[in-house]
Amino acid sequence: MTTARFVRPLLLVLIAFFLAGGAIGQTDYQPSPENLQARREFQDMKFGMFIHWGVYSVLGDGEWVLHNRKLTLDEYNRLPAFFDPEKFDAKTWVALVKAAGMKYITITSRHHDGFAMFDSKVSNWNIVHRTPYKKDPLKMLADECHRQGIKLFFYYSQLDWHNPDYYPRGATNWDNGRPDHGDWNAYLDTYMDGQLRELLTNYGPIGGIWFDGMWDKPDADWHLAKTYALIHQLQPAALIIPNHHQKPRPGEDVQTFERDLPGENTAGFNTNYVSVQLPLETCDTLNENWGFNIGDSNYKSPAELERRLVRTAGNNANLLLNIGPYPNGEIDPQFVTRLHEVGEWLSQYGNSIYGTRGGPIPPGDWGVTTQKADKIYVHVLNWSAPLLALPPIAEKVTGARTLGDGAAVEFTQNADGLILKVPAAKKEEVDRVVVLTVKGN
Ligand code: JFZ
Repeated sequence: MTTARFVRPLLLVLIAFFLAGGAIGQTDYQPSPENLQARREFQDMKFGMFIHWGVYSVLGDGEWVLHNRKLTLDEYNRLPAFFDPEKFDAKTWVALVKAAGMKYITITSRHHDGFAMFDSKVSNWNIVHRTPYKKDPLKMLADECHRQGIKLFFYYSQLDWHNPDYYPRGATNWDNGRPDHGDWNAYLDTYMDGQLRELLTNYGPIGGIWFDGMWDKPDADWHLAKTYALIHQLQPAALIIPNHHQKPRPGEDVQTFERDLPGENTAGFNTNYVSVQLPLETCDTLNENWGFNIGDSNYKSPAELERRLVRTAGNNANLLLNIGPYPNGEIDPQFVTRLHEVGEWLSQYGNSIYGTRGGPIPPGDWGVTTQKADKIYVHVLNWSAPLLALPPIAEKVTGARTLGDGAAVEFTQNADGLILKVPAAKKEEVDRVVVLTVKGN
């Protein structure tokens, strides 16, 4: 039989694929009811704050400074002594998140420099042991988030430029003084899983873990099945969000994109594959850096940020918007004023964003749609003509009004589509929202 010639090798490939479960994820993963609920709540939140903050912030040159300047570890090891965020105040940070209309925080528990910004017993390369500050800011932040009803996620870098057991080293390797040997299994099973156990045990209920850095060693066995199972066992509702830019693997709960809308790849490293099952997220920077960079004044305007959020929601995803606080714990006033403006805008337009899913009409240059219950929100972002013709939708439109003043909007619906007579754009308007009330049929 000719088909057997194809089927047999295919079966072998499939068997090998499942046997390699350690590399590919939690193969028999069935998300728990708590996890599925957490995914829905995640989708409802729509807007979060990404925070890159570490000892690198002292140098004001981004979170990659150790690598970019090709520093040795002897040099970088001097840095924690200068990190003393005496102005850090968890209340102020969480209040800013709320004022911005954000619902969650994802903060670097450790970045590629491997430096734990929390009280870790696994290694003394951490903030409590090495800095004059001596305290655990993630604990203070977690407590404050719980008090104020904000979800907290931990960014965790799997890539490590500091630990000798991160060996063999990956694509970002340079000679920084580490020995040419190390115990990869110990790095993953003892060091990394040990720290993850701490993060999932000592900070109350957390939103999840945002992984980054696997792209440094794409072909390595990262013991994902074991790590993912550990997380889900410790906190079933914690979401695993991997920034590996590949098709989601079993055990992962959210698909995240970096600096691109789902399915787009202007950044050059994202996948075109968009999961239809998992919640989606995309992250971006408020200026052009993740960690504090003193030379970066290229802030996005509130209008740009609002439009970005609308387009993201219309693409059925969350926006995780980054700021890099100063090493003293303060947040750049340029970030603060912009975030306040976005928050004010959201207090008027939030109904068309929070709790919605991507709408029935494909996003276009003209704008996007979102939907919630019996409402479809038509977000007109780039359209100057009085009539907007949209493709057909399954439901019958029973009414159309503008969001805000509630003025009636004329419309015609037939088999060819839906035509809206959109009100003229106001000067400097960010988004014109027409709310359609629909009846399923
Ligand atoms: C990663 C980090 O390296 C960066 O510092 C920041 O934390 C960001 C949110 O995530 O960015 C990446 C991810 C992937 C690649 C490069 C940078 N890549 O595939 O080359």
